Amino acid sequence: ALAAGFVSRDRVRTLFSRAMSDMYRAEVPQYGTLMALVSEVNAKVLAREPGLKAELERADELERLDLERHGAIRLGTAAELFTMRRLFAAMGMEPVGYYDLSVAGVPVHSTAFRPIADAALARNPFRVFTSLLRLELIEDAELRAEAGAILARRRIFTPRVLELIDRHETAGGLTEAEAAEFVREALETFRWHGEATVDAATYKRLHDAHRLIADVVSFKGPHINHLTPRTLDIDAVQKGMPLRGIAAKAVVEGPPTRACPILLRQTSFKALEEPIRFQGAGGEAAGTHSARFGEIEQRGIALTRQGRALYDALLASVREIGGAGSAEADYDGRLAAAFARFPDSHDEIRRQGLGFFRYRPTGKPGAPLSGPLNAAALDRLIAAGLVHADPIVYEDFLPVSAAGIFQSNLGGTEQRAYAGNASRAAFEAALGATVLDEFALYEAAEARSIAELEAAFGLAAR
Ligand code: OOG
Ligand code: NI
Repeated sequence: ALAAGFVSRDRVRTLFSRAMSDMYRAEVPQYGTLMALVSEVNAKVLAREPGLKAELERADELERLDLERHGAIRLGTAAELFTMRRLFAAMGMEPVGYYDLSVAGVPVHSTAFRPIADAALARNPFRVFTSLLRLELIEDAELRAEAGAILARRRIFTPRVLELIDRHETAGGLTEAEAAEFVREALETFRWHGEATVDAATYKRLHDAHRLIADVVSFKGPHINHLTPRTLDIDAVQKGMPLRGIAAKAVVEGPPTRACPILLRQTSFKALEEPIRFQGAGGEAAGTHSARFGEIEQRGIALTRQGRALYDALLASVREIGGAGSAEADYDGRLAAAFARFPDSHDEIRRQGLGFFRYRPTGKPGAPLSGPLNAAALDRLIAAGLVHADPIVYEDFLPVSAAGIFQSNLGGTEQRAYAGNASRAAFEAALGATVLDEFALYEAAEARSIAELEAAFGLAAR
């Protein structure tokens, strides 16, 4: 709850995501080109599907359709992650999910900071995929110690934003003026720095250990490495990118094209080679670094544990995590063939318990039962046209897809795999909190809608 005089955290998040978008478009012009393509594709889809347009209008989605849905950063130390959690809390974003990417050859583990309340998600679902470098996975002990020492010296937050984070925690909110200042100061942490904090030789040693290690360790802060708008037709954007001179990633990550989208589909353009300057004088002071890219996402229904298990099994049957599988011949065709086993109508997905739904009364009169609303009763009410089931949108990420995005943007050649060992406890210790369970959040959203339905029909609580 928010005391009088404070602005809502949803508003702070919206101010922040807008400021990030403006900054990123100014810094990465190709991202602006991608945004223009996405907005053109979305407009075309809306023109050819008036039903969809009306639905989005009803859901208040139309106006912010082309706006960013997520971004990503990579942090270097436990202390940075701890403070980042407190910073995102001021924008109503909480850590959901634990993603171990070491099995895919990326020495990080991650969470996604995002809003969790239905109303907050509806206002602005902006999330930040946040990774923490796992220095313990660097084999060379000397390099590991050096990287640790470099990271220990840097300060990624401005003194003023630290004060405002404290202020948010002790006062329980931020005033309008404080919120504006908070966003301005927070933005500094995510800004690009063309000047490395290390000399060219150190950069090279870090880079040789892993490109991602150089990206995290060599700079003053965790520059935002991509932003991601939402599209209504990701296949059209994927095809459109090369036509605009944008180097698209080879394949779309996630499930194939379907009538009923499930989970999350993503694609990106390859990270740009950007000029940087190293510490130290001489001819070797200038170099390049690639980290920043642009991505597009299309979201579908959130799957239950059972639905997710089926998704994971079907995906695994066509590609291996961390492998080059996705670049193989006719990947799209094999993916589509494998997913023929996943029901492709909301009704079937619901009946088989594969997806989460929000139930609402249609307004048609009558309440033809008296007992609690169990699954059979819900089926009857739906069949009788008294209740409608709306799919709940998936708000999280997919580890295999994330690994594919990472790899494509790290040059795609690195295929080393770290001994797969998830380390959730260490991640949560650094975070200073436990990560929320995504399935529990969707279950709760579905259960809330059923409880509201029972109340609307005057039925006994279960
Ligand atoms: C994050 C890559 C993962 C996604 O959307 O799955 C990601 C990164 O490159 O830091 O953003
Ligand atoms: Ni992303």
